[in-house]
Order: sequence, then structure tokens, then C-alpha cells
Amino acid sequence: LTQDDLKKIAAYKAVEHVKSGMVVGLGTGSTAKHAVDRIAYLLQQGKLKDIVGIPTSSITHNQAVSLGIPLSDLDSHPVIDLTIDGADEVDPNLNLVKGRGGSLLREKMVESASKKFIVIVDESKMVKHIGGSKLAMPVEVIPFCWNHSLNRLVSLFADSGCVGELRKSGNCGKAYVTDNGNYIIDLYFERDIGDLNKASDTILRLPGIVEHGMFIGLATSLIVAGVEGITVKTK
Ligand code: DER
Repeated sequence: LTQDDLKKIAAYKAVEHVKSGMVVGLGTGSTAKHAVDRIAYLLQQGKLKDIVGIPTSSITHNQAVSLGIPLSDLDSHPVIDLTIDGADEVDPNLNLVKGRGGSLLREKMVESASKKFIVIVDESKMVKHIGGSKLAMPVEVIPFCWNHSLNRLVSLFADSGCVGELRKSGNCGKAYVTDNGNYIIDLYFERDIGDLNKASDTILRLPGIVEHGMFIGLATSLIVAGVEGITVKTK
């Protein structure tokens, strides 16, 4: 079983919870992509009807359009029945790090408007606690004086051995620009960032910061696909 097989297994399992007539948040990334494919397939087969998709990125929007999934947005559907999305890290309390695909802001807007949010991952994403790994913690910032924002973020988390870098797009050295016209600063911590809500408030209090990649208390269930099989955890 490849990692992509595991992602597909988790995604297809989650789509079993999509019922006809639902408003469904469509996630972003290589795992969520399988869920979007599966929803489109079931619609084409007539096994699902009257689904409205709310995409979490332009990439997912384009994928859904090409697959014929009817789409709308949060203005028309302020409450979403079910969102299915991937994650970069998941802790035992279903807190997440997301955003390594760059879509964290729209993902968090959609997921925080969802009655149910199923996270789909392969087992490699499971961690003891988020923000403690060597992987990036993305923060979306306005482009204006981004380096000032980077320096303020790094100094706020100096105790956690924080370094930050502006996310670049491809290898052209230009700054990556999100769907919302913002930049992303990737933060790396040597030591645990401690209380997640406190860290979240610290980040969001900074003027110029738009959103961060910690999804605290948003997921309602988790589907993990591993070589030993599937684990489902519901809050
Ligand atoms: O960017 C994102 O938030 C994605 O959902 C990411 O966290 C998961 O992407 P993956 O399924 O490709 O690992």
C-alpha cells in the first residue's frame, strides 16, 4: 500500500458520510483530492444527488468544476453540513496543523462554519502534540512589511526556539501568494509551543497577521488510514 493508497482509503471512507442534499465543504490537498473525486463519481453514478460543494481553495474549485460538482460559497451557505479535509499534523485531541498547501484561511473559514468536519489522513500525520515537530507552522500575513511581521512572530516565540521564513513559490524565488493575495510565513519551532490557545491568541493579536495553521477544536472526527487498517475517532 502506497501513501497515496492510504490517503484514498481514508478519503473514500469519509465520503460514506456524505448524504444526498448535503452542503459539503471540499478540502484541499492530495488527500482531500480523493474525496472530491469520490463525491463526483457518486454523483455521476446517481448514488448521490443534490450536493452543493463549498471549495476551500481555487485549486479545489477548479477540480470540482472539471468534475461537474455543483458549487456555491459561504455567502449563500453560511452553515455547511459536512466538510472533509486533510491535515499536516493531528494530535490526540484532534487539533491540527494545516496550511502546508497554502489554503489555510479559506479552509478555516469553511471548517469553522461546518456542523461536522472529518479530517482524513494517512498515519504519517499523527503526532503527540502539534507545533512541536520540525515541520512548518504556516501563518498567513498581509504582504505589507511582511519581514516586520516575520521578525515580530519570531521574537514572540523566542522561548520555543522559533525561526521563520517567507514561503516562496516554485523555484523562482518570488513570494508565494495565497488565493487571498496574501503571503505565508512558515514558522519552525525547536521546542514545544505550549498552550495552543495561548499561542493562537499571541499570533492573531499581531496587526498584519491574517490567520495561522493551528486548527484547534474544529475537527469533529478523524479517519486515519494505516497499513494495519482504518481508525475512526469521533469527538
Ligand atoms: O494545506 C492544507 O491544509 C492541506 O489540507 C494539507 O494540510 C494536507 O495536505 P495533504 O493531504 O496533501 O497532505
